[in-house]
Amino acid sequence: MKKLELFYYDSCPYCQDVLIVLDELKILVEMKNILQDQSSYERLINDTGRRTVPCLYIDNKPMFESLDIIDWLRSNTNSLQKRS
Ligand SMILES: N[C@@H](CCC(=O)N[C@@H](CS)C(=O)NCC(=O)O)C(=O)O
Repeated sequence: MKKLELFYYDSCPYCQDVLIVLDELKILVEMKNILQDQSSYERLINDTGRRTVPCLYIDNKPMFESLDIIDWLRSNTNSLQKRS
């Protein structure tokens, strides 16, 4: 199973688009709110040189762009861990 982590914050509309799809598909993701969690903010900057959200880490590999993230989630949903 791939490990998914979503770097986001609530007031970001692109993040909300991703969150809607995560809810719809019931995919299990570790949530990293970069405005509430300084270590997640620093990890995103250190890994990518950017502070842009949403960013989905797939087994520690960052993917930017909400539309790319949504496409990837829809394409891979069958092999992803679901919320219980
Ligand atoms: N095209 C991007 C836009 C993402 C974007 O603009 N995110 C804003 C928050 S709503 C952001 O992180 N801005 C800060 C930055 O890019 O440094 C997407 O669809 O994911």
